Amino acid sequence: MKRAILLSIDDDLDEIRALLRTLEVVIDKEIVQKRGGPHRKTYLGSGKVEEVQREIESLDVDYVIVNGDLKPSQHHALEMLFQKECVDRVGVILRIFANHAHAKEAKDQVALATMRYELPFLREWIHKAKKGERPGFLSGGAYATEVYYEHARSQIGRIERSLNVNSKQREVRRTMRRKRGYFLVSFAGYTNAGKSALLNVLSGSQNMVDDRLFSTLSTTTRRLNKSKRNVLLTDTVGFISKLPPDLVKAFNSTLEEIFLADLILLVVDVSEPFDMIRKKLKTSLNVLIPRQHGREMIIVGNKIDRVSSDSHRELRERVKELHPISEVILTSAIDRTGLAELVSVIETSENRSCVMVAILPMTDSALSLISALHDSTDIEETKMSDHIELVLRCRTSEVQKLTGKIETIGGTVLTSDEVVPDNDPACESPP
Ligand SMILES: Nc1nc2c(ncn2[C@@H]2O[C@H](COP(=O)(O)OP(=O)(O)OP(=O)(O)O)[C@@H](O)[C@H]2O)c(=O)[nH]1
Ligand SMILES: [Mg+2]
Repeated sequence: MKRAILLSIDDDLDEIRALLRTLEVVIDKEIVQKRGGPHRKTYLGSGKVEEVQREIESLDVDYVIVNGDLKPSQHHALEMLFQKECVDRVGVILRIFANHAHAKEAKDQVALATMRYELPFLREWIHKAKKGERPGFLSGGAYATEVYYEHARSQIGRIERSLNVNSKQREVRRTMRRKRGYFLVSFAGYTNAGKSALLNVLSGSQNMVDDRLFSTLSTTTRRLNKSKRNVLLTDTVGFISKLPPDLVKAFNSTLEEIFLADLILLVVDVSEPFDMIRKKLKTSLNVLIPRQHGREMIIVGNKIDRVSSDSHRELRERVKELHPISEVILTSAIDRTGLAELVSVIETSENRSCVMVAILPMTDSALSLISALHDSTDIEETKMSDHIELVLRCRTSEVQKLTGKIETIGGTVLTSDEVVPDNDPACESPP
């Protein structure tokens, strides 16, 4: 077990405590210096920094943890002052991700996010080492730091290329699954909301469920049990507030499994105080809405077994007010409350999913219609010759409107039919 002093400029410490618990770091002392924003040079301000120095001398800690984002210059200043490894909130999250990444894609994603995060710090170390103020990264001197920096830069390019291949493979797999008649449903939501627990009870599988944060990093896809429909459920990485942008970017191929599903189940832990429910739902919606492109979303208020049944109705209404366009289902993965209702809502949504095949003339107006369609439908195939052949998936309610648009520019809709699921039960769990 490693030990740490925790520094913060606000008293909202629950989440960082949970993150450190997940990382198996024991907090020996919490020091809070309330301020409107971080001090430019030392994050906390000089008076408080002296107090921290005294604490570090009396306690034998391994790290100084900062509950916020450190700029490279602040990080350098604090490490010089404390002579201890200083880790900010993003650094903590990245270490958890590194510990939980087992599959190659997840390891690559974490390595990419970590290197992108570290580069500005390395640049600062190189700068200071050249000025003789610091021996260099891991005390290796300026030369070693520069070698590491160049190595990191070349690794970033290599990993980005490999992740692009993963993204394309995932796209092909999604298209294949849809062509075979599968309706794709993804779980999204704050870390620890119960996404994996729900996937397990709905599919009869045994994926890792844990009270730690970010237990799931890789994607798992399983078939929905107890349904005649061909529905695939995909569980993947959870969200957290102030999600590091490097992490979001690095996990793009995995997150696309959420954004590009036919239906998104946004899971929220409703056993927490309502302020927390609101905050976590808002964080999740902020990630989802810009990438969701009108896809249907259902809010799943999970862990309802921990809420007195007298308040279920009121809770449902309050959650609904937070995002009125989505239906709200209350569930418990533990006592299985609400699962039949959830399955029925998934099936209703599957019912609405239509595939259209259209032939368009090769004209400018057809090309601009296709680019507009990218926002509101899933274009599954575009074949260009002297005309354009388009296969797209949309909601039943949109078929008439889309047919009108296609016909206006001289196109024809060949079929507008519901997907007939095939009988192939095959589904896989990508590594
Ligand atoms: N009481 C109760 N606990 C639940 C329920 N669903 C999940 N849990 C518990 O909540 C914790 C987190 O569950 P997970 O399924 O691992 O959560 P997750 O959303 O997959 O979390 P990450 O993978 O970390 O993003 C575990 O301790 C579960 O046992 C529920 O309906 N009721
Ligand atoms: Mg999980």
